[in-house]
Amino acid sequence: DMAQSSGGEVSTLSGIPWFPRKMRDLDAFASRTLEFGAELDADHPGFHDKAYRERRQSITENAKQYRYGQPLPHVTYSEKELKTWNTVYTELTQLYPTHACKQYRYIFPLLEKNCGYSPHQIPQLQDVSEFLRECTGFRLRPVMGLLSPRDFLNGLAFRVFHSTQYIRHHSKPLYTPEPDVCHELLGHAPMLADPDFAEFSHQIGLASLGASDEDIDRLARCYWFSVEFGLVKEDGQVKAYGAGLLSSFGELQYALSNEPQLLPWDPFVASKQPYPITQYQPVYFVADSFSSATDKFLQFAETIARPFSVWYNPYSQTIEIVDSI
Ligand code: HBI
Ligand code: FE
Repeated sequence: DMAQSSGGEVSTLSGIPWFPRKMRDLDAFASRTLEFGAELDADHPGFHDKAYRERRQSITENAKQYRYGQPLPHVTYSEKELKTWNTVYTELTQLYPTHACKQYRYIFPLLEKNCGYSPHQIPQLQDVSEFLRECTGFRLRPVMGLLSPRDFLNGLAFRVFHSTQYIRHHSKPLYTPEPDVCHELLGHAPMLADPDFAEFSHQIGLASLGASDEDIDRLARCYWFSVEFGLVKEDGQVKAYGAGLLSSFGELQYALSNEPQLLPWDPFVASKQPYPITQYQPVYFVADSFSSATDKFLQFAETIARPFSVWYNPYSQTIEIVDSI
């Protein structure tokens, strides 16, 4: 089906490639997840655990069936799952006072108060999503696993954050080769409640709509070195705002040690910087603030050639195309 495809195919006479134009169009992404979406790789810690795989299957099936407008699936987590969460939560919350940026430190207690964040409970996506909508208009949407970079970034244009709901395998509580509910709720969700960070994320999303495959690669690297592994200056110090750092006990400490190379946030550089996905990053980018990071990103986004421009209408939750040919 041409109209549902996500590559560079042209589906209209106007020469504009298909991309989601209304929030409901994101339903098309539900069944197209990459590698870990449905089946685990042989080196995944849960590969030999039949009960774990079945549990994952039942949670991801709900995400697959989810459609726009429905309440987000409720999951009753088991004792074993809660124990994994407890370990991750207890370790990470020790580092946040010294390592997380001030926006994160401001929002975290609000999540404890309003959304059930606690070492003894895994918050429900529905509760977190409602909270984020009141803060920044961002909402969560359940997803089976990794989406393509294009689909994932396109969601951000609608202020939709695709979120997994299963938890990592209990044998390795401080390690996961893929996003899980700990990464989404401890790494991403708190930052999405900050208006300037939300705007930054939204702009990366808008830039991705109908972009060429090469430009999607550039944008995915920008996303990686900011939303996932970004650092920010704060009163002469450097703090973490990237979700990959805020959800990793080891890398959060490493990133703020003197070992890695720190560069000023520059999307022209970050967009060309290759990255490892299974090791600590050799380089991190430091923003002055989220609003200046957005300004720099928008200068970069202007250099991305598209024969049209887009803006988001928040009232109708639709993308409007401004034909500039
Ligand atoms: N999919 N579910 C999910 N979560 C992510 O964080 C994610 C993704 N797909 C692609 C992706 N991240 C990265 O390639 C970004 O650089 C876009
Ligand atoms: Fe992530």
